[in-house]
Amino acid sequence: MAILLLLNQVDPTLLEKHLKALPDCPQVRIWPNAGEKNDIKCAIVWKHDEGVLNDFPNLKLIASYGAGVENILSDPALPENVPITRFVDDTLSSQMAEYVLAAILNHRLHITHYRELQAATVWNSGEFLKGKNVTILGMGELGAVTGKSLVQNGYIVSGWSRSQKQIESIKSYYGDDQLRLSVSDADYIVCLLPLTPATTGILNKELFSHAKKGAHVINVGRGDHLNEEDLLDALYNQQISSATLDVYSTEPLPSDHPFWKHPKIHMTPHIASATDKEQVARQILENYNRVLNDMPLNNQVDPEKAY
Ligand code: NDP
Ligand code: OXD
Repeated sequence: MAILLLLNQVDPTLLEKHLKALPDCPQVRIWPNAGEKNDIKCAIVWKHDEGVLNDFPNLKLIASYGAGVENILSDPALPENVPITRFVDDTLSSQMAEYVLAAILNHRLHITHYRELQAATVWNSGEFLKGKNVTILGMGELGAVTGKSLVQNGYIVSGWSRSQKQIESIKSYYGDDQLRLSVSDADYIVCLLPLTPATTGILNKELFSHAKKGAHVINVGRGDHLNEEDLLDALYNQQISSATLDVYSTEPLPSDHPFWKHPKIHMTPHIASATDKEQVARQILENYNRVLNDMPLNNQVDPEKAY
């Protein structure tokens, strides 16, 4: 029996080390050195090559290395009836909450602007921006923790999700009908949705037209949530004042992409919240043992909902 690591854009060696340090860990193999295919019971995947998961006839578990699973579910040759799990972790959630708070503070307090003034030896003080209304699209594991942290920091927070939420001090909007309303009063629109057919391109011209003029957009979900042309237009006509982007349709972002040099876009390279390799190793080994013993899995993905 063996676990196979199929990780693109992630160095598999540290995860291998953490897995092997755990008691009762089976053999760990690293793609493309899968060895005897019949041995593979569990595949840990991140941006795997399409079709490859079909090569393992005894596969019992597909475990996502990260929280998002769109790359797994979009594989047209995904083996049927193999459960999929994803990474859910307190540290992942609290890092995301910190990132979003930092993005808002950077904007409200003009931190980047003062750095530029410093570089130009210019003393020119201004006031903090006043707006403190934040709407979070996606109130799941990351959105809920981010929202609570913003409330603790004095922000007026609302969230939008599929189902209604009861979270203290956070107004809940839900369902397609309430999407426009959810952004209408927001100074900050934060996208923390999973990428699914229903949420692809959700940050678009139509939504921006219902936002408060001058709102700041923070996209930490996936690049394909954002219609890039619509953002550039909305920045140009000042419907959206500025944006903080951590995720992009193409990663790494091509060097000639207009976002790089845009004065109203603050970019980070998909670092808002990173998987802790020790934790993910523990969680996956736990689920591996559960699947072999016909026990319910932790953090299982619902393929119907696509997240
Ligand atoms: P969850 O699955 O826990 O939460 C998803 C939320 O989105 C839920 O509240 C869900 O509603 C809501 N939702 C999904 N589809 C719709 C829809 N059609 N309409 C309205 N609401 C919808 O996900 P996580 O919080 O764990 O992660 C969210 C995403 O964050 C990941 O999928 C990933 O893409 C991204 N991410 C980015 C990272 C980064 O570094 N930039 C790091 C980690 C994750 P309901 O609760 O009603 O089901
Ligand atoms: C994730 C990510 O989905 O890092 O975990 O983007």
